[in-house]
Amino acid sequence: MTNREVAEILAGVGARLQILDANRFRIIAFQNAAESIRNLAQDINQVDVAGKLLEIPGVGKGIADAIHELLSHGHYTEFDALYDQVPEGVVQMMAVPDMGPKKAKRLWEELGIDSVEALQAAAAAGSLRDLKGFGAKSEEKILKGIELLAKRSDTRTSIGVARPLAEAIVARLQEVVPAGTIERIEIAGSLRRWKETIGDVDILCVSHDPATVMEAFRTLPQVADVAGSGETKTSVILGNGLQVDLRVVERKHWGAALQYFTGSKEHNVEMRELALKQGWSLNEYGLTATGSGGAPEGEQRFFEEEADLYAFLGLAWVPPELRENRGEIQAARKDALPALITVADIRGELHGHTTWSDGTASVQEMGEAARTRGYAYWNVSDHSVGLGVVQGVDGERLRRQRAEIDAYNRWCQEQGYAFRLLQGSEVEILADGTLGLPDEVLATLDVVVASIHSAQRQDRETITARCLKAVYNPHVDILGHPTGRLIGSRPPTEIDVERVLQACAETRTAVEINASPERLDLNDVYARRAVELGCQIAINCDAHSVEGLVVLPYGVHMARRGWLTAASVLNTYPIDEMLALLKDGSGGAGAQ
Ligand code: DGT
Ligand code: CA
Ligand code: CA
Ligand code: ZN
Repeated sequence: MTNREVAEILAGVGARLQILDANRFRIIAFQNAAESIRNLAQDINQVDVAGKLLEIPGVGKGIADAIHELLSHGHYTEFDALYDQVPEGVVQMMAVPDMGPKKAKRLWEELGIDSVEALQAAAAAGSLRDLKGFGAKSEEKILKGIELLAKRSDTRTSIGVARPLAEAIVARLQEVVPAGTIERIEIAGSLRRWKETIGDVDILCVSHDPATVMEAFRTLPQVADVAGSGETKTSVILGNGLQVDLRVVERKHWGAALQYFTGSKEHNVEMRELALKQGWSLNEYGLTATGSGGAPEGEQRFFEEEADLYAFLGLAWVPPELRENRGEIQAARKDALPALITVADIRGELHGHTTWSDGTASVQEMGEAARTRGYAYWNVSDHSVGLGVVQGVDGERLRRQRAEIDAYNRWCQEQGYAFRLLQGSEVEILADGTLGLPDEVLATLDVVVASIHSAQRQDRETITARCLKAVYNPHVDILGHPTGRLIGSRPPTEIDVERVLQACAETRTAVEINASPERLDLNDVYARRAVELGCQIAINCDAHSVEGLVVLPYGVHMARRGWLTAASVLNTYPIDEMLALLKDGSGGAGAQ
């Protein structure tokens, strides 16, 4: 069983417990365990064999035993019973907007509705209104919800698509309403946390004239459909199917509202527990005393700033990227949150392409693009030969390219620019683990990136061994996009990431966070694990054009989600220090 399969089963158990109205903490335990295993860097089977299931965050004794049974026998009796008791169709009904577990349960128990299709048919036939608490209005709502669900289907939107859209909407809104109408506005939700995919966009604002803001929002050119609009909340659907929610809140509620709607849900659940322990109930408006703490019951506290809310609860402000309930609240309580890397910390890049392979810009053009962005260095790393349709570099072409790079660097020096192009290659790790360029050629290069672009379906043993062979090559400085995934279109290879990361740490081979929003590879969880194991990280755009350099923030924010500081990232160092940190500590023959 894969991590994903185990996570799905646990999530299914959690959902069924929800419908059966089980103990809240038990439900949360399954949801947390599922999320944690979905994001686990190690293979769950190996963790089980090592007897370390209990070390997985969110996995307690009961769930650990259940997972062990599950992995040993392929099923677990207690789960089987739950799955038999509650049909999958009823679980899916909960995904219909506005349909919580309670409604789903009643429709199932009282009307025998056990799938989204059956629900749709019953609502269309007007047979829900017989049920107490349901009317023609709720039937309409349910039908609309099912329609929305189908439109949205399962597909989450890549952050690379959602972020520019959301930023454009925020900018446009501010433009079209009279100056001063919008006092504050911020993107919240998963987008503020820089999650790699986005379910819907949540925007929050403060305004003394909500009606004008809502009207402007509904009539934005990007809007294809208005899903619902009220005084404080409007939901619209963009042309590409992405839903955007805009909420207007009062200024005094801003801090609590921004905190609440940034999420994650898991982080918020922890926050609420923490507040409760201190005698406060927390919601999107603020804190209300429960009477069990020092303050009299019913007393309210509001926070204009998010940081004030965190401070009131005894916590340092938690950067949104960390709000996934992965230990950030405990760290915030001890004031031990990491000083996360920022975009401004990046001094250069170590992986990108030019017209010498499949890039669209010349060496000089890429050099100028990198230099004028404020970089101090950029590594020309064109594909090696042998990659199918892509024209690649070999020893001879690299010699000619070196002359071009040297000429450009001389020109920079004459101009007094503190910028230098380095010469490398993105050398292919061939199917048998040998490299697309011979060692003598690699030895002449400054920074060598090794990546896999072919035979990606190899089994776990083969592809791991293949990768390890490259990592143990003394000339390979960086392992490029290590898992090969393309978000939403290609799953990661079966590579044993844990073993590869261990080898990278041992050999001082840096591992890449490829910043391209289609890749974001390593992801947050693996990046954090890599640093834990002692690996150095390189964050690269893998640009194939001048415009390709704009994706850097996606990589940096993924690094932040992985708790990374600048110190772990090679390309935050000045060039000489960066070169000294490379595997052979010299940056190769050409770098002097
Ligand atoms: P998404 O849209 O699936 O990419 O993920 P989010 O995190 O943006 O989730 P969304 O849009 O459903 O809700 C936005 C935030 O609102 C979420 O991160 C936390 C908060 N929130 C939503 N529903 C609940 C809830 O049932 N309980 C709590 N505590 N917070 C919630
Ligand atoms: Ca959202
Ligand atoms: Ca939302
Ligand atoms: Zn590349």
